[in-house]
Amino acid sequence: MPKALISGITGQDGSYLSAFLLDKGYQVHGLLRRASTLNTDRIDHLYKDPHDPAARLFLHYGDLTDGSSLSRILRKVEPDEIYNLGAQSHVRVSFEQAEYTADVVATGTLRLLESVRDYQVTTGKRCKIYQAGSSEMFGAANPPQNESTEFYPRSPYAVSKVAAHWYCKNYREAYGMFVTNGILFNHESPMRGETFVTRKITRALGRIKAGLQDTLFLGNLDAKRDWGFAGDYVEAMWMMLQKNKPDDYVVATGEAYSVRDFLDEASGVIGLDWSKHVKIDPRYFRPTEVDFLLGDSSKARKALGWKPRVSFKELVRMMVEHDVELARQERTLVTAGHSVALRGVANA
Ligand code: NAP
Ligand code: G4F
Repeated sequence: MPKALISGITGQDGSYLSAFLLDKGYQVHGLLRRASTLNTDRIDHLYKDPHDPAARLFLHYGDLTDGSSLSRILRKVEPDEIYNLGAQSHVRVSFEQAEYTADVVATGTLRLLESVRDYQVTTGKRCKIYQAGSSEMFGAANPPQNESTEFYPRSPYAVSKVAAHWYCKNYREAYGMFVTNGILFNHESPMRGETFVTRKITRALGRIKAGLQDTLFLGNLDAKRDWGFAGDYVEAMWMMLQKNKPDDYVVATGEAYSVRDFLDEASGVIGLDWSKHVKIDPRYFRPTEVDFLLGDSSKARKALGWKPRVSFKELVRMMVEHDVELARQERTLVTAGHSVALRGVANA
């Protein structure tokens, strides 16, 4: 049974990737950050008690800021494949927590590479590494962006991802390690964190429809993104590690829409006029913005045989329908006298 180790298993991509790998017959191990509240909501449906002989998903306390935990988990798990998805992944927050973002995203990747290098030398075993790179690394570069486009990062998050990208390339060249950089454009789903713009919009629309909220505060509506479905993108990650040689691959749909387009499409699903509810709040603007991301993923399509299955329209509908149902359940709770968390998060 092949073994995979995932950092960031409790995130959006971690949950889709875990489900995908379990389905393929893998034993899946994940790094769990200690928190005072449980943070496993997205993978609870996949988890079985480790005493159950059928259990194939295992969690280990560890953190990308703690190199010794990485080394210990590697020796214990002996993975065939490692997916480095762990990150402080919010671009706006990275301006507020720049040092921490660099520590997790850039130095965290370096810690993982060093642990794997030591592990391989001392045990003689080999493992393949997937690095979760981002289209944010292209930043201000003109679209369409592909593997040959020069990086022009526009946030502490993006700079940190560029550093991680180059650490990975360097370890590939210096030590012959199998490290592949995926450069993924934005991908979304009903599991998306609620402070990213797509989910922030679909959550708010659901609540507006249910009478739980009236106003949605947003920032720049003109930014354009190449939005795909997370379920499709984790398949590309796996495909990259099935190749014989490590490389760099852009993963994208090849279509871009503005935040305004997303609002139009999403509110169209429930027949709502968003202009009556959306207000612009400058706190959601970024000190430096990325205006236009549009990916050219021809290399991945040709070399991996990957292509996206879910269209923009289908993605938006999937997210809106999910969040309308969630808000309906919240409405029931509120009517029964319970309170529900309306997560207004500063600057995100
Ligand atoms: P996400 O939902 O924000 O999940 C991030 C994951 O990283 C969570 O499991 C989080 O744990 C974990 N994490 C945070 N700090 C950590 C630390 N110090 N040590 C170990 N783990 C830590 O992100 P995502 O959307 O799934 O994205 C997955 C990866 O792809 C990230 O590296 C992201 O930067 C990158 N990426 C995402 C996109 C996209 O559009 N989604 C596009 C390109 C690249 P908690 O649950 O405990 O917070
Ligand atoms: O949804 P976002 O926060 O995603 P962003 O900044 O593109 O980053 C995401 O995708 C990257 C891949 O390119 C990942 F690497 C990264 O980890 C993350 O997953 O913002 C999208 C756009 C931005 O231009 C932002 O300024 O939406 C604009 N926006 C407008 N109003 C807003 C808001 N973004 C957020 N989060 N909140 C708003 O109220």
